[in-house]
Amino acid sequence: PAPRTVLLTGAAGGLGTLMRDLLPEYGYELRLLDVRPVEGAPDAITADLADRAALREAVRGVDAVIHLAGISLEAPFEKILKANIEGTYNLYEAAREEGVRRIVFASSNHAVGYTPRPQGDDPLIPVDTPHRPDTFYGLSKSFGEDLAQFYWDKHGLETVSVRIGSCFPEPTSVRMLSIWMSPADGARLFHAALTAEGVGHTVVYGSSANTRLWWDLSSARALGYAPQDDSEPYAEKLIAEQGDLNDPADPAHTTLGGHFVTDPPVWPY
Ligand code: NAI
Ligand code: 15L
Repeated sequence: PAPRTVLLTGAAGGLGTLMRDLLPEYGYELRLLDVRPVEGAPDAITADLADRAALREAVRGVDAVIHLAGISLEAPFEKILKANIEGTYNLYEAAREEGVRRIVFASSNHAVGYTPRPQGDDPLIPVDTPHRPDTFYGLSKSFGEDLAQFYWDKHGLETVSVRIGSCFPEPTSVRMLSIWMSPADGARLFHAALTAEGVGHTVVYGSSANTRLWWDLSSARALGYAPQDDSEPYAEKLIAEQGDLNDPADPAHTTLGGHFVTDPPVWPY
């Protein structure tokens, strides 16, 4: 049967807030969790990913989990270790113990951030390109993907790992023209990841059908994802404002991870 009750971790965050609005339209009943209070949701569970008892209770009875909680930018290794590495392990253990069948894991383009951007006629970046994390943050996403593979092979717990590009209401940089995922396409992709049959552990890139795409969306499409949006209408204005950022000597311009490679934004607390 198609999943109905879904635990959304990281519900107070940017993506969590967008998905709280959009996913109920697909018929999901969301249970919300975050370490911070979730605005407008008094029933949300306030818990840290370090709290295994709370996680176990939170996953009890849900059909699936969308795991967004964690540090979403660069931070000292000790913080990343606690929130993203141990935290994701704690969630998987809780899901295994409670018999949850599927997790949709918010991985990131920064798991493969040192991968060169395709130039000219180069092929798009495939999902099986080697992990090349660009930060401790990206390293935690590489770990999360490996953890997901292990829980599938060892315990039959399914995951779709979504290497999200940039999911915001609008693209705000030239780089984002290539990796933008509109919120509506994000909801389409999470819905496909929740409902496709027999995913085992599947890795997909998460973006709209952008004209300037750098990566191969075929594994996402194979789940039934049919993106409807393209960042191209924003291109002219962003390029006029920022230039086309094409200096072959600047890794921020030549790698998938962009400025995360050279000067990553830092988690504020
Ligand atoms: P965000 O930083 O706005 O939200 C993350 C949420 O996780 C926050 O509400 C925070 O309170 C919560 N959180 C952090 N540590 C926690 C802990 N120890 N226990 C419980 N909750 C905790 O990030 P955003 O943009 O909403 O991203 C959501 C997820 O998607 C993150 O895992 C991020 O790495 C991933 N992602 C997002 C992208 C995007 O474009 N928004 C791109 C690639 C990946
Ligand atoms: C990410 O992984 C971050 O969580 C998000 O805030 C964006 O910065 C995104 O990558 C990006 O690469 O633009």
